[in-house]
Amino acid sequence: MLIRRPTDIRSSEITPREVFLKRRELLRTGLLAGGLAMGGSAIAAVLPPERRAKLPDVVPGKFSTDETVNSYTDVTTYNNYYEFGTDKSDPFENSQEFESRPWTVKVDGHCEKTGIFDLEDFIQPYALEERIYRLRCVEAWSMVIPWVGVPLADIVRRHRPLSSAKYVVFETLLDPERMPGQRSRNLHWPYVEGLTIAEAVNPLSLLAVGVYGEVLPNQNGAPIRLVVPWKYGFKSIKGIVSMTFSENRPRTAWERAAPHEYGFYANVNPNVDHPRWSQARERRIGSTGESGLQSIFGAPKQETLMFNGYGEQVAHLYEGLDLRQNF
Ligand SMILES: Nc1nc2c(c(=O)[nH]1)N[C@H]1C(S)=C(S)[C@@H](COP(=O)(O)O)O[C@H]1N2
Ligand SMILES: [Mo]
Repeated sequence: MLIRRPTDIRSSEITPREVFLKRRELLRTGLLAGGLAMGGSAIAAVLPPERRAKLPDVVPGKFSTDETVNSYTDVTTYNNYYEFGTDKSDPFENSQEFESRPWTVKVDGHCEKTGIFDLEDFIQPYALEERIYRLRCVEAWSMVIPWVGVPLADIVRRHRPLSSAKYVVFETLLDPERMPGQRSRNLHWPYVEGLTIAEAVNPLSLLAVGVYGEVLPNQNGAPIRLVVPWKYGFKSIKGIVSMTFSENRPRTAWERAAPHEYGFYANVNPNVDHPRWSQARERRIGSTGESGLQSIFGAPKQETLMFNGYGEQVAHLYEGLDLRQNF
C-alpha cells in the first residue's frame, strides 16, 4: 500500500482539532481502519504538524520511572544529533529551520506489509502513551524525559515479519542539504541502527513522536525516533525514514565508526567500561548546573543501573550471551 499526501495542500489551511476529531470518528466507525487513503490533509491532523503542537489524547503508559523529569530546556538544548553538528547545543541551534513534515516511513525487507507510509498511517491507529524513561548516554550522562509514543511491538507486528526476519533496521533521513552535519564525514551517513526482533517487540521499546505532551522538536528527532530505555542513547535513532526487516545484523553507525568502542547490543552495563572511561556512574544533566560533557572526565554522581534499571523486563533476552564480548 502506498499512500502519499499531496504536497500542494498546506496543512496550515485546516484546523487540526476539527480534522483530528473527524478522523477519530472515522477510525471509530471502522472506515479508516488500516489507514485507507482519504484526503491527504485530513490525515495530517492526528499528529499536528505545527511546532510545539499539543498531542491529543495521550494516555499514561507503563514502565515509567518515578524520578524527577529534566526541564524542557535540558531536554531540548543538550542533545546528540550529529546530522546537525557535534556540540551538545548544535542540534538546537542548527535544526530550527528543518521541515519535518510531511514525512513518510518506508517499510521493506522480510515482512508481509511493505510500502511507503505517511507518518500518521505508520503510527495509526494506536493510542499515544506517555512514558517517562531515563536516557542514559554512552558518554556517562543521563536525563529523565517524558516521551510520548507508540509501542514499537505494535508496529512491528502490524507489518507481519516473516520467520526469516531476525532484525529490524532503522535509517535516518539522508539529506545533506537539510542536515548540515551530513556534509562532514565524522559518521557514515545515513545513521543506521538496529534491534533483534525480540528486542523490537519487547514492551519497553517505543517509537516516540513527542516529548512533554507535544510533538517532537527537531533536535530530539522529529517527527519520529526510537527510544530503547535499557540501551545507551545512541541506539535511539532520530528522524527515522525507513524500517527494514532483515535476515542479517546491520552494521550500525557507531559500530562502523569505532567498532572497539560501540557494539551492536549497547545495553546499559555498569560492569563493562567503555575503553576510554568508566560506565559505573552517570551525571544527571541539569542537576548540578554543570555541563554533561564534564561528566566524562569529572566524577559522575549516580550509579548506573544494569540495563538502566529494566533487568526484570529484558535480562532474559541475553541469557547465555557473554555481555563483555557482546557489548
Ligand atoms: N540520527 C541520529 N540519531 C541519534 C543520534 C545521532 O547523532 N543521529 N545520537 C544518539 C545519541 S548518542 C543519543 S545520546 C540520543 C540523544 O537523544 P536526545 O537528544 O533526544 O536526548 O540520540 C541518539 N540518536
Ligand atoms: Mo549518546
